[in-house]
Amino acid sequence: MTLSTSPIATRLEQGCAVITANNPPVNALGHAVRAGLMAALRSALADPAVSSVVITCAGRTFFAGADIREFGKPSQPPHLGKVLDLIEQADKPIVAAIHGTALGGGMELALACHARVIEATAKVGLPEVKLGLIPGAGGTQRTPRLIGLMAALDLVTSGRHVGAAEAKELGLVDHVVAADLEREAIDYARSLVGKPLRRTGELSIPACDQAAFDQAAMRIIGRARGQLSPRIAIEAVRSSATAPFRGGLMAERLLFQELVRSDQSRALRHAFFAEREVQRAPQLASATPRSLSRVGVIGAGTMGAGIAMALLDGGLMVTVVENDADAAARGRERIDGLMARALRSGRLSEAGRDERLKRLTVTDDFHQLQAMDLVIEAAFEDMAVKKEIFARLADVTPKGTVLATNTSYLDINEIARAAAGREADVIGLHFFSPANIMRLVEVVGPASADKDAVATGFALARRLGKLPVLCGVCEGFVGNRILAQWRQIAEFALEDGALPEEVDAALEAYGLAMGPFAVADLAGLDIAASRRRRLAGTRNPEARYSGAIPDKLVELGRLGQKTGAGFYRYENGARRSDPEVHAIIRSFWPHTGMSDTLFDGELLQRRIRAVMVNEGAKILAEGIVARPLDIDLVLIHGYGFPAWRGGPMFEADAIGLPQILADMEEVHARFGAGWEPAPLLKELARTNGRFADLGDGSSPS
Ligand code: 3H9
Repeated sequence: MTLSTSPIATRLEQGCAVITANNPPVNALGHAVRAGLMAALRSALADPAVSSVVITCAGRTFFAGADIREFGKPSQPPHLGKVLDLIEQADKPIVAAIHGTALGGGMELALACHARVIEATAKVGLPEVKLGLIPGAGGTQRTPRLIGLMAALDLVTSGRHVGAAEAKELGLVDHVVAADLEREAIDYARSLVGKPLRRTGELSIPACDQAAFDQAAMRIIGRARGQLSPRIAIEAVRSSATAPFRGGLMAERLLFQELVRSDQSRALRHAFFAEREVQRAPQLASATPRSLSRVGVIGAGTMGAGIAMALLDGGLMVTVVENDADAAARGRERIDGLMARALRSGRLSEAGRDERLKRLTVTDDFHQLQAMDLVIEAAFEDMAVKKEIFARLADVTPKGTVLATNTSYLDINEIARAAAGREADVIGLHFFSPANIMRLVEVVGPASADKDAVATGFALARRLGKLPVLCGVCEGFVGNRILAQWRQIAEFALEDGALPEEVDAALEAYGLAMGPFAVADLAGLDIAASRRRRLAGTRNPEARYSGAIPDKLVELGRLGQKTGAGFYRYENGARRSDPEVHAIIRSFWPHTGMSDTLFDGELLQRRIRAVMVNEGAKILAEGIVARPLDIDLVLIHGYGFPAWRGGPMFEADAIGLPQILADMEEVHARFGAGWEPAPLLKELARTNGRFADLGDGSSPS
């Protein structure tokens, strides 16, 4: 007997051919699936014993889309569009039975069916835009015919997942089932036999208010910044109303093919796979996470409260410890506030809040931490404070309790030494603010830490649905270390003839979510100033100092948004240019001999990119992270780096390292000591290498 290797199987039930795909893990519509579907459909449609068809999937989900791994390779027929044509034009009713997620090409397949039956917990969506694409198998043409142009525009340009109930309300699906999806889908298909078939492509598009469409399109373009795919998606959806169905399909296909080849889509596909790869840290392959159900948090300030909320969202028992009863009460209020906000935004139900509150204790009794599996210290960023806390933790908690610090800069080796006898349990868990929203967590493993302790922190971050990036100890870890470098280049630009608005605009045009001076105002200028003071003793005396202007602002009490003024001034939350700041900056220009030079935004972008990559190369060479993709994800998820550039290391490979090296040499020539090109960058540029070639997890040095 030979075993069938086709991922498609068909069985007949009461005249209904049930075609089931089985292509783990997510039933991607790769070549074998498309070919198998085509053959199974042809045979069912030709079989007189078959009067209706159900298409369904085995495993955890309906088709999650085209197989992204096939993009960029020569495409093999049958193309998905042809399979969907066969479905739509069939003279027997074909019903999609959806569970899990019907995404991208999977959703498009369902749209081509004559009806859609969906499990109540399932979701549908057209997320192609997040991969720098648009739907390429009729999604932009069929969706408006089912739900109208405005709703289609929202789905196609946001890529958001839509739950079954909303999908039904919109008209995307026909029937929601609570149980026994397949049975109900078969019954539904049989009920359509002999009736006129509803072919989506033949429906006319409901009338739409043109002005409202244009306004929505403008908003989408504004939000997309430099990203191409949302703009193209708007045009494709618009064309569904102006071109006949077949013409619209052809136009969509051409746009899709162009986007698949684009740098932006390549970059976003890199980010997609990197997000999955980063969760498999090669350094922890042989480590075993310890069991984890009770987690303590020290400090209930903004960071501690956000971390507590994230832990509660992750289903853990949480004990938050503050210094005294008053501080504990304020901490409790802060956490309640986060819950209230989550309720208002619809992220949390009242039942969800009540259940979380049962798992939360806020106390001033430090000894309650002795019952925890892991403790996260989120106290004030001061070495003396942290050392005292870790000495107490070493006393109070039993051996094996993982002791994590949320420091963003301080030396974790020194903090670990303060937990005398417990160095093996001390790790870093650097959350980003707001900790219950931001996905990035830098998991820091000092050399003294037990691998299992590090693996426990890593597993915790995964359990919270975060993106854990494993890194070693260094000043600022990955993200803040790179930020500290490029922020100096931005500060030099001020001394050399630019205004904060110009620098911020140039970097926002590059695609950063926010310019560095708007960010500095948000974070507080005192934070960076105290870091500059802390590092003053170790600064290279030959290196040019970049902090004179921000130091001056701090001296004037301009600490950023919290004082109503920093690099900008703030009126009712709105950011405004400030002539006072301009005057201060201008007063520096005669000293640098750069007065009123014409600001060159493109040059600044090249410098900033080169400096990021140069520091990334040092981080790789030191073995602080295992792979370039770790750096890319930190920058994308923690620092607003545009995902459509793929992260600085990916972009550097795409541009070519000789160009990046040339830009870094220009930076060195301009700013002098401290800005030398990294040996690894020089080596790779010389040998025509790429950072991606280092991605095997071993230190390249
Ligand atoms: C498209 O459809 C274009 C069409 O319009 C036109 C065509 C002509 N392909 O995320 P997970 C892998 S574009 C290949 O960890 P979860 C993933 O890499 C596509 N592989 O699971 C991982 O592999 P590994 C539009 C895929 O449960 C494994 O599956 N569709 C694909 O957290 C598990 O993934 C999308 O953009 C794929 N399409 O989430 C949907 N999808 O184990 C993309 C996943 O080796 N996918 N893999 O690391 C998702 O959003 C999530 O994977 C999903 C499951 C929600 C489905």
